[in-house]
Amino acid sequence: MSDRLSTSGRGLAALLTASLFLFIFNVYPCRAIAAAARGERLVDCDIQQGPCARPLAERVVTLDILPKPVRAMRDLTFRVSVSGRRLTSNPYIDLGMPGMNMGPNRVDLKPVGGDTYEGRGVIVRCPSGRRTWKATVTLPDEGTVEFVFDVIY
Ligand SMILES: [Cu+2]
Repeated sequence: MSDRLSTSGRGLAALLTASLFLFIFNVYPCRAIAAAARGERLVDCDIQQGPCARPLAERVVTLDILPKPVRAMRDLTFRVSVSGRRLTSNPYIDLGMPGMNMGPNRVDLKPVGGDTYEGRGVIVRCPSGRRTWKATVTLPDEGTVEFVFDVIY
């Protein structure tokens, strides 16, 4: 009886150890490596809290999305501010998901005064349930910056 107990105890301990091992040395790195292989980045912009800024050459590109909280399947205003000399053409935003083809979704931006541009768009609900989206802001002839953020479903 005590033998059986200690055997099942050892079995349980082995199972827990195996689970822990799988979690630490397999599952977590696998997901991270798979994400990296797909070109995914971790969320780097807390858009629910406020605007995010990225450097682009001599400029700073700032993105905000309104209203908050930022939800999928809602009319959203995308606001981009670009520091430095005036742009020669309007910036635009391509919306997508890291590592997943969600089809084209471009938001054209128009000047609204000062160094700020705005456009309207919709972030769709991903069938997979994932909530992480990426906004690629393009300044024509100058380059792009990316913002990775979570939306609310
Ligand atoms: Cu998706």
